[in-house]
Order: sequence, then C-alpha cells, then structure tokens
Amino acid sequence: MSAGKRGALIIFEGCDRSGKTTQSRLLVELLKSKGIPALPMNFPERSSSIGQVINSYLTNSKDLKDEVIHLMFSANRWEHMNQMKQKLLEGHTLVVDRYSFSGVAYSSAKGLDFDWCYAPERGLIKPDAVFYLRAPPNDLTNRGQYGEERYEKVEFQSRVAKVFDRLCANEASYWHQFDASQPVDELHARIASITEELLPTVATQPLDTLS
Ligand code: NYM
Repeated sequence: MSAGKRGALIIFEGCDRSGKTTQSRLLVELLKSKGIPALPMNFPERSSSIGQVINSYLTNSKDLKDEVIHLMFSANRWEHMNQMKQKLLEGHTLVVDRYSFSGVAYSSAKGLDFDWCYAPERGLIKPDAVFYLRAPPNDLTNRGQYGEERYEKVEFQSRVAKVFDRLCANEASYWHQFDASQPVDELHARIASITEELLPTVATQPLDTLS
C-alpha cells in the first residue's frame, strides 16, 4: 500500500454462534489472496492480563459484578488502541470479531443502562464498517458448542439481539445487516463486495473516534 493510505477497521458483530468467526476468517483470507494487508483480531483478546480475567469470568471460574466485567471488556479494547491505530496507519486492514457493540449489547441485556454501557467506548477508533450477522436466537442453538460459556442461553441471546438491532438502527451509516442463516458462501460474497468498495474510499480518510 502506498504512503499515506490507511487500512480499514472492519468489525463483525452478532449473537453467539452467528457465524462471525467463519466470515471474518474468510474475509481475511480473501484480502490476503489479493495482496491487501489484512490482520484478524478478536475481542475479548484473552491473552493480556485483563483478557485472562475476562476469560476466567466467561468460563465461569470467576464471578465479577456486572459493572466491573463491563469495564474490563472496555479496558481490553482500550489497551489495544495504540497498536490498532499503528497497524491501520501502516495500511493494514483490521478484521475484528466483536468490538464495542458487543460490550453494550451483552451488558445492557443484563439490565445495565444503555448510555452507561456506551460511555467507556467513546473515544475508541470508529469502525469504517460493522457487519452485523443477524439470526433469530432460536436458530443459533442448532450451531456447534452452544451453551458452554456464560451468556449462551436462548432467552438472554434474544435480549442481546434486540440491543444489536437498536445499535444497528442508531448507527445505520456504517452498519450493514445480513441474514446469518444464508449459505456461508453467499454471505461471504456480499461482505466481500462491500469491503472491496470500502477500502479505496476510506484509504485517504482520517481515522475517526466513537462519539
Ligand atoms: N462479550 C464480548 C461481552 O460480553 N462484552 C464484550 O465487550 C465482548 C467483546 O464475550 N458471549 C461476550 C460475548 C461472548 C463472549 O466472545 C465471548 P467470543 O466472541 O465468543 O470469544
């Protein structure tokens, strides 16, 4: 990539088992096959010390107050911001499995106030695109490994889905909603085509922040 051209920040969001991980992997593979520098990332990023606490919480070996774990998820994003900014400015496109919107969706589905949940996310790098894979939570239970981690319950997931729907409506300018039950290849083709249009458009735009 030539000097001064940045990469795009692309986020996949959706309920558990909605296919985000598969689609983000396919997108990274496609971009790399075209010689476009692309890096996969995911939140929570479980290897840092904050990430390890989050992992203990998610695997039910540790209990934390809802507010505390919410702020830890956010801190886990903040601790990666400098590195993400650097990679984007070097021209790498970052394809990220979950971001701030998962933070807001899961915590407000537990009953925490929506605006309170959003507040610590303000100032993080704003995504250029969010690909929201939307599926009725009842469909999701048929997918692999559902129910092993905290939150993987149908009733809870439908509350999470409602918050994602609200975020999608609020942030419509850069959110793209897809039916997650469509075949993997068709979904990938749609996502690939939006991404290919997006990259040259954002390459000369400055990075923005969530507000
Ligand atoms: N999760 C993820 C949150 O509750 N808040 C957040 O900020 C993020 C990024 O972690 N059930 C939840 C959603 C998932 C769980 O994510 C683990 P994954 O993508 O299954 O590793």
